[in-house]
Amino acid sequence: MRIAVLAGGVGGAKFLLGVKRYLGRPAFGPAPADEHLITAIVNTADDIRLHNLQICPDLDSCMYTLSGVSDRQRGWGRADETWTVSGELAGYDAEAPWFSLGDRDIATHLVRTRMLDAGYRLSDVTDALCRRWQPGLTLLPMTDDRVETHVVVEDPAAAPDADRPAGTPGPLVALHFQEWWIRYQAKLPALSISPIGAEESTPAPGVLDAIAEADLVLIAPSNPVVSVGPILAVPGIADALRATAAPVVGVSPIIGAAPVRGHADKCLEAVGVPVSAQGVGRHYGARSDGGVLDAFLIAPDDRATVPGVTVAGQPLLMTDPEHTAEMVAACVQVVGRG
Ligand code: GDP
Ligand code: FO1
Ligand code: CA
Repeated sequence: MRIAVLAGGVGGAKFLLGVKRYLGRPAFGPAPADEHLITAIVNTADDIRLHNLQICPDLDSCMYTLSGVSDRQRGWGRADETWTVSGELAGYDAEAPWFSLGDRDIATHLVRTRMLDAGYRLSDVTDALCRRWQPGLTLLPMTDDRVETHVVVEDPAAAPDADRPAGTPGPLVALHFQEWWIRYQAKLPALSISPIGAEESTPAPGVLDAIAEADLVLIAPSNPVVSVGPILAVPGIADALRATAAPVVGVSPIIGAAPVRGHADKCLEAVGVPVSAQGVGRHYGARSDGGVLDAFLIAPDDRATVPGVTVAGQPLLMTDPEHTAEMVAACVQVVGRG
């Protein structure tokens, strides 16, 4: 079976462990020579250049998690990490003290940045990094082009202006997504969230083919606004989802009225989408109606009506790969491919 998965970082990676399990693949290690093909199309709009290093959090969360070397608690970065370099950088008051880079992780960014600076594409670099880690599936960045999510907020550093009438906004500033997410913990109300550069980007090699040739396309329970949103904003990808002969099934990252983890609620509020499974399902919309979905999985206690989309209830907590594989089985079943 050929499965293409749109994925962000921590949630996407956990879901991909379940896809591997569903297809009978080992949790870690190289993909066996079987008839299956799993392609993960991963968000790169979280990427940031700091200390002259190119950091790709979602690609790395997938690469490390699928290889069994990620920190299980955090979900990002390496297990058994040390933080000597970050501590020393803080000693110099160097840029972005709110963004910690682990010593082991830094080696990945050094290799990636050197290859990018030598002219290799991000997709080539990702392939090269995966040769070491063997995530057991094909990891593709959504694009080789630079796309970065920026969040417009009232400038937290602006001097108070006693002349400004109450209720009128102060000066605005566009923050890199990571600054909004980590430094401000998504607590600054977002006036807009945009994947800057997406409009001019093109899908990375292999992305459109993976969607066109898939037997099933899955949208992981990743952040709909800042993980899946940027992937769909790369011109050609949403059209490929609408054109493929494969059914497209999404999984809700919202259970009840909250994300399982992280600040997806703040992201959804910023783009005017209700924080509910129904809100996310309607946001993606039906393939038959200009959206991207044929079917959508929601948690058993949730209710959702999404015009043109088959909605099915299924326990959606990815507590371990076995449970997650059951979610994948439900995706297959709901579109009658099981
Ligand atoms: P990030 O890029 O590291 O933020 O990770 P993703 O965008 O791939 O996934 C983040 C989303 O995963 C959050 O909105 C969570 O609600 C969702 N999530 C995390 N764990 C689970 C889970 O066990 N079940 C479901 N349904 N969603 C989850
Ligand atoms: N998340 C944090 O909350 N604090 C950090 O200092 C931090 C550093 C970091 C370094 C490399 C990396 O790949 C991810 C890192 N993350 C950190 C996670 C990441 O910022 C976000 O969780 C994702 O980008 C959101 O998808
Ligand atoms: Ca992300």
